Amino acid sequence: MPEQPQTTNNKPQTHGPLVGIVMGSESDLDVMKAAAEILRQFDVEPELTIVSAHRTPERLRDYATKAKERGLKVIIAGAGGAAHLPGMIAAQTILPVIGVPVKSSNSMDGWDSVLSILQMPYGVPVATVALNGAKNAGILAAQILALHDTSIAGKLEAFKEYQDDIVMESVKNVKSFGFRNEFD
Ligand code: RP5
Repeated sequence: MPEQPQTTNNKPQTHGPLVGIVMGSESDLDVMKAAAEILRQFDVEPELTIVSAHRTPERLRDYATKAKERGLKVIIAGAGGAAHLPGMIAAQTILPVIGVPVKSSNSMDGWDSVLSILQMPYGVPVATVALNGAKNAGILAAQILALHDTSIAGKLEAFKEYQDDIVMESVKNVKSFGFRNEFD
């Protein structure tokens, strides 16, 4: 099995968080922590907290309107059920917002959350990832930061190569089972 690139350099960060991760409830944390974990692999230490669109509307307004002046560059917002958090943040900031639909305890089957986050009206985009796709949200946030950060860009390149290595290892494995493959 190819080794995952060890990207972290453990250097202390000299600036505030560039990525803000918010979620509607602590019950979303199991899913949403994957965004923080993958960002750490690229040496990006995000902030992470709870902001509920329905239960703490004032906190939502504060978070969204202050995000840019606080130095955030991207916001990842996850919620389940009637998931208004990503859209309502996007309505109040020009920062890119990545929405993570969460299959929560109050969700019928996940579609409620997917559609609430995906079907945004013209003028207020939310980049929506798959159901429970917090990992991809973290990678996408890193890709946005990498536009202006060559160190993150290098780590993303290494990550892409690692994924390639993993698949090629499987190609070898499957071939060894005796299936015909004239491509490789
Ligand atoms: C949503 O309702 C939250 O994002 C969470 O996914 C779901 C359930 O919240 P709790 O009742 O567990 O706090 O707003």
